[in-house]
Amino acid sequence: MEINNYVLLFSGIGGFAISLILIIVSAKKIKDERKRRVAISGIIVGLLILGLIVLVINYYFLDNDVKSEDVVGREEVKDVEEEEKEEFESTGSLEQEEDVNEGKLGDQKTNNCDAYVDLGNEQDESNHNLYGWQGIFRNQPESPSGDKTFRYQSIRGWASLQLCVSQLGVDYLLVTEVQDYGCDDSFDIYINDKGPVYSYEGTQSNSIIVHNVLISSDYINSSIVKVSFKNNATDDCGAAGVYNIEFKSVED
Ligand SMILES: [Ca+2]
Repeated sequence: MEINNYVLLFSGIGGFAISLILIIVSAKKIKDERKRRVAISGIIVGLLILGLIVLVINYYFLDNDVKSEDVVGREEVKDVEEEEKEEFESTGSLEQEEDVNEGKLGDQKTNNCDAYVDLGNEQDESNHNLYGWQGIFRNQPESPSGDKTFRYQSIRGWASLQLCVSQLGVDYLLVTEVQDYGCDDSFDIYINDKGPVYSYEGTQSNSIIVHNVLISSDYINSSIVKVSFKNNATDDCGAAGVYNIEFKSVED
């Protein structure tokens, strides 16, 4: 019950008391005993009816109050439920978002899991941990895939980089475009320091050769795969410029 209802209740009681006093005072002025009793009885009955009305009204307010409290209570419960629901949905949603994010991150990872490196493109190379390569050559003779940039291998040395494969336990096709020019552009390819998985003897063909090398899943135990070129030039110029390297799905 709110304070307004107490005010109403005490106002009613106060009013009833004042009315009763006024009736008694007024009744004393009626000289006729019978008329006085009738007047007092009538007024008391009237006041009782009035009191009853006040009680009914008050009960109505009380009832409403209880109802409203109940409603408020229920609304609060509802609010809590809704909050919990929202929280749950939100959390669920967040979890889903996280899941989605994880998925996205996974996707991004997958997307960032770059199985292709464009040698001679510094921006692209930066994701592939290059080691042992010579400087960049640009605007060079175009490779079969349209690539005009490359890096030379180190003469009789090692040149490596990393590529990412999105799936383990499957074989891949390593595709690389390499110059075979006038010098002895011979080289071996190693995967994760194992191999050679491929050996090429330079033919001085003055062409850019597309090498397709099947790499067994046995060589790949992580999504990050190290690819190394061991240069086998028998001269001092067969640096076998490499344009690009890619792990392709065998199915493609
Ligand atoms: Ca290139």
